[in-house]
Amino acid sequence: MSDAVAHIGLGSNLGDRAATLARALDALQATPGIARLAASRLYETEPVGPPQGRYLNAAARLETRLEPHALLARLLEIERAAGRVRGAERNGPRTLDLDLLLYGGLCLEGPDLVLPHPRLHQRAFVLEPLCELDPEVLHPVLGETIAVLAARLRDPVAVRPYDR
Ligand code: PH2
Ligand code: MG
Ligand code: MG
Repeated sequence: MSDAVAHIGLGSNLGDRAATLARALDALQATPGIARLAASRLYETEPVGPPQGRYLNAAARLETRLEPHALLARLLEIERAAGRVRGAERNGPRTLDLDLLLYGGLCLEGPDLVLPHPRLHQRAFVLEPLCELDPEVLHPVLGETIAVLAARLRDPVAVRPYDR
């Protein structure tokens, strides 16, 4: 089977956020079965959910021969290596969050993995970096492009390029 194209959302709002995201991208790049990694810029974003510090968010596209669950397992492993502790608070602060957003046009509803990511189309902090990478990719359920979905939620105050 030929490689699938997958998209990952990256986020961090604890510790050295930029260094954590850079290390996560390196770890993805170094993963057997993952090739041709491309990453967006970093964005600084207002937190969605309970009050907490600002996030740095980014998106990545990669080609992979890993099946969706194997890719998810690798994402969780990289989160753990970054010191991620899964707290009780939903949407609470985290050193590293790696979300599998899209796996080609695959639609899946399992107990541990839903594709496309169920909140992808509701979050400017996911759509804006994704739109920088791949504006013409179609959301497989909504049938709209990432560019159209991102434009609908665009908020240059809450999601802005980070250059430091
Ligand atoms: N992730 C969350 C909850 N809230 N807010 C921003 N700005 N960025 C995130 O990545 C984020 C969030 C849970 O995954
Ligand atoms: Mg998340
Ligand atoms: Mg997550």
